[in-house]
Amino acid sequence: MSETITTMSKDNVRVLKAEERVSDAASVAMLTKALVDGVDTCFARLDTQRSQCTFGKNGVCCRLCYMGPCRITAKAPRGVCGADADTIVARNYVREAASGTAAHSDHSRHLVLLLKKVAAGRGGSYKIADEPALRRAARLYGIEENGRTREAVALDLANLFITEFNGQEDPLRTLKLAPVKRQGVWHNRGILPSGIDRMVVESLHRTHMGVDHDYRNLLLHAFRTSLADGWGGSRVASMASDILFGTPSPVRSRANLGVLGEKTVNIIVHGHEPALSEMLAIASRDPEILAAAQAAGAEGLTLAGICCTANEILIRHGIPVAGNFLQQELAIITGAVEMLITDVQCVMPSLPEVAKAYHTEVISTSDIAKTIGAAHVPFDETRALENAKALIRRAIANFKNRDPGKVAVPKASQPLVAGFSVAAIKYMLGGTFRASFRPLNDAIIQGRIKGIVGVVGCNNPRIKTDSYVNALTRELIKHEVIVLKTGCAAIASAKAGMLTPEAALALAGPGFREVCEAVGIPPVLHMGSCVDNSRLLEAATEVVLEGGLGDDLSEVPVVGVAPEWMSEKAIAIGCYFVASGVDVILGHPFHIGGSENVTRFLNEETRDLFGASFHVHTDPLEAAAAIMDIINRRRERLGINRKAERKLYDMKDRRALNV
Ligand code: SF4
Ligand code: MSK
Repeated sequence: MSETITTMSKDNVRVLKAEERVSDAASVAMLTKALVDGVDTCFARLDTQRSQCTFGKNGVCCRLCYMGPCRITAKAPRGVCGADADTIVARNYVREAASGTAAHSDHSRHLVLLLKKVAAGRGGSYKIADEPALRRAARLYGIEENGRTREAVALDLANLFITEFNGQEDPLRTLKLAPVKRQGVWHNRGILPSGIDRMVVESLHRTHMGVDHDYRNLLLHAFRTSLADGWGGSRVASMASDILFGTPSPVRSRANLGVLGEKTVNIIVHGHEPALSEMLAIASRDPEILAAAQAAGAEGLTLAGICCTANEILIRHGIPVAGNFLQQELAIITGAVEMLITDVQCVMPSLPEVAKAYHTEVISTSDIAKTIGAAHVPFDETRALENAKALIRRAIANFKNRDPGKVAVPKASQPLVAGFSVAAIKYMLGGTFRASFRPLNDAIIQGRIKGIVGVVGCNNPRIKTDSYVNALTRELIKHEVIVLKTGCAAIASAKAGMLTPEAALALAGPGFREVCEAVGIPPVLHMGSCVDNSRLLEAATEVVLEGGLGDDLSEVPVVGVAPEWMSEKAIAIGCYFVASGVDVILGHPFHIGGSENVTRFLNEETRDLFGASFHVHTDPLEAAAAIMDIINRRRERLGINRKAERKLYDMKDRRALNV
């Protein structure tokens, strides 16, 4: 790479090499091409935004009423109304957590309404794909399922799920899926959430001018609202998706921009909601569609994904992943994408602008998520398969507009295994008849596996893409920690080749490597999309229920990490993890630095309330050390922190694992 190749913006603000911005070769190549093609990306725009607002960063800017906006400084310690830094920072934080909760939960609502339509026979091409998952879920909520049709059960379940959104006073029913002791903690702290919608509305009310001014009271509501996400909206979303589209089980696929075909029609789906992408996955295999692609002069059709829509169709269909969050613009820059179809969340409004330099059509499909410059094709669920086929045909028709001189698909993609739902993990550990977490608990107790770490979240151009996620993950594996992943962090590890069983041989510490080999799993388990962080809680709860590692999540050697996060959803996720008793490491801090009290509350006082807190570590190796410290302290408390007995698995052990 030439020294002069940079991500310099058009305004010549700053010079930085592509390799300093992104980690993988495909992204380096496309960032370099962006410069040649005269296309601005988020990396260049970050440069033009370089003096980012310090008031915003510290959370001390308030624009909640029109006596303001007010900014807190040493000379102006209160806004016009008298609000101090603690109140302003806490109010801003509550609003962020509420927005994250709303995003996950609105996604969930759409799936629940679709489930209800399917149950009522109005689901068009959708059906109940996983009846055992439906009946399992029904039993969890005490819905009678014996001797009843699946449609009748699904209708009851969908109606119950709807009350999780619009309930007014009773605590969410889904909270009952948490360990009993944890439910007691929430009760004692007064943060048992009721209806999800009500929690979000109350967040907006309490942060309106002149309502709640006590930073502690405000922050407790951030945790309460976020619990309505993790143990409500997100958990329901994962269950509804599994029922409608199938519970994920391990599938092989590939990740990175190299999955795009140089000579195929390329369609990328991007966003979060799986309803349309599921139909696109089905339609993309239709022989007529494939024939149409060939008739248009292409060698076939490639459907690939970006962000969590990618994760949804990866874990159920093995559809390849083109990239994670910061590769959405880079994918278009390959010059080989006929159509980029978006639904909701994490879609940059810049995409149509980037697409102007190429032939790519950007299509928005959700009426709540339009972008100027994108063609809007509303998605009609009752005609889903027809809609999906029409979009693919439109992409095929666009193939002739491709400019071969602008096509440069990087030859970079890595193999992966994904789709580790909790049911799949149980099956892998214990087989059909003894599906259980027992072997995992035993491995943790014996010290072959030291603990469990969930690494989740986004990319952020302020951090070299994927660098923190992957440095941390490597270190954790080396220290015999099993890593569970979702979202863009999972894609980061996929691109680095860590989602294969072979990675365990190369990277994992000795005891952990033996377990991975015996069970045949990668050291990093891809569990799904952002809403599937609920699966991480579900897995940790299974560990508690299995026994031997404490009776609450705050006792299990488990930690959550959001290394390169950028989204308000990450704030909600962080809060529901901490409120669940799971310590959370952040790769960079919240916008709360302007209030010592708020910072102390989130990073220290929550420990007394929930048995866990936030920690900020900007260096991945420092983070790994902090995580091992937390894990070891928890192991110590459990009395299992003795040195692992080194023992190679023999055939008898393997048979005992039933794999
Ligand atoms: Fe200023 Fe108070 Fe209005 Fe905020 S609510 S903008 S601090 S006057
Ligand atoms: S997509 S929220 S950038 S993980 Fe779920 Fe990735 Fe973060 Fe979006």
